[in-house]
Amino acid sequence: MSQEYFPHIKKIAFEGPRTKNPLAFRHYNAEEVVGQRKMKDHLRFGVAYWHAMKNSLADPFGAGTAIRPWDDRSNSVENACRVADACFEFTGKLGIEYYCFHDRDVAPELGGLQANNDALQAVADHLGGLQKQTGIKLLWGTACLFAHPRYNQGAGTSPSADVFAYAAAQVKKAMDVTHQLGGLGYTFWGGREGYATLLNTNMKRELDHLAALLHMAVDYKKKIGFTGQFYIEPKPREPSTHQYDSDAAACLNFLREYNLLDHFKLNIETNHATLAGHTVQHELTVAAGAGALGSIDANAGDELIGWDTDQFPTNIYMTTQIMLVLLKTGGFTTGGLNFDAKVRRESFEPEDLFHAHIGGMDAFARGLKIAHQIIEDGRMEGFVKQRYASFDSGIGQKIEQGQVGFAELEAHALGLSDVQTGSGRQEMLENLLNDFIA
Ligand code: XLS
Ligand code: NI
Ligand code: NI
Repeated sequence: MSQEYFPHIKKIAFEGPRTKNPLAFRHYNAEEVVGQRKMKDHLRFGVAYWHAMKNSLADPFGAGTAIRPWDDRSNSVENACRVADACFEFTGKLGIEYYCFHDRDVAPELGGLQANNDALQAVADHLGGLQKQTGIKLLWGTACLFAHPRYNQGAGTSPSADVFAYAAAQVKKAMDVTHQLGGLGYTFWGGREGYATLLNTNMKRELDHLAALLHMAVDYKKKIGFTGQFYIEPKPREPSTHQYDSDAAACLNFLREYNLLDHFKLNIETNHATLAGHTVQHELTVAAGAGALGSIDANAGDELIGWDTDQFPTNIYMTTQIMLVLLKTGGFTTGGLNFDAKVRRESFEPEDLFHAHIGGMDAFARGLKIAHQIIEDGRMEGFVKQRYASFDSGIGQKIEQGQVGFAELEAHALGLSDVQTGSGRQEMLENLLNDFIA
């Protein structure tokens, strides 16, 4: 890393909320302790290689605008290594400790599988050196099973057995390099694992195939001794009309049905939650309920645009609610907050990448501090506990402990003169939340 790719930008420092310097943190203070952990250990930020380093900022109506002087867009290992150097300089200057990649972000797609594997191996060796030099770690790796035309009808769910085999081979190699780089996890986002029309689709067969691919991955994981966490990342649509991993509940059901639940957790992405008609806190809560909250792809959607806009998260109300769910589950173990987010097409200069990440980090730092205060304060949790108090003793306790059935409950209900519940107090609780955000 002799050459500097962001020469005009120094390491981003914490300067506190009153600073006028746009290239500084106002709230993210890595070493500051919140509760039991340092901020950096609560938040475990990750840079998403595909967006930060490789996204040209094209959209369906126009060509890419991104100015990325370190990337000549050639399909060479040499260029890939230069991009990696820039990525580690960038990540280090932000004080971010993790990154995530797809195989085809870090290395080029060349003539065939062997050439692709060789290129990926060469770049992985280079990445290993950069990790050693900088201490930056791989949060998770993955294989891109959706960009190449061969995957136009899916990978694990393609109607072609040869495509399935190619996908398996690609996952095998991506797992190898993730393992080599000490990756803490490996993510399966179902790219084009879904359908465009049921008129040509055998859904049951496709789901069986997807499960077979994942079982093979579990077997291979054992074989190579990879101990990282597997994640599934739910998303309801785009690029497919319907994606099989449509939301957290659908993923959990799929994993249970195919005996995979012990081997996977979920990687929940904000914008995917909203596309599924949920909030991100809903998806996180569903995952947490199943003991399967693994990692987060931190971004935000646009309420006025109906697709995966992958914007940087700046909404404190949302980051607070994410951190509330996360803190209540005890925080991350293998996972982190991977910024699966891209700058706008209009924000095409390298400096914009810094503003975007600084904003996301500060928004989560505030969310963390606010969520911690809400939990310490205890009123919110106390209200919820009280709301269910009728199940703590008496007939409620018997229901929870499975000691009564319909006959006993009928006898109980016949003896009631008046059946009441307390107010849900939604507005009071919303006001309470705002008290902490202010
Ligand atoms: C796309 C997904 C993708 C995954 C990794 O919408 O978010 O970026 O995170 O394949
Ligand atoms: Ni994602
Ligand atoms: Ni996404």
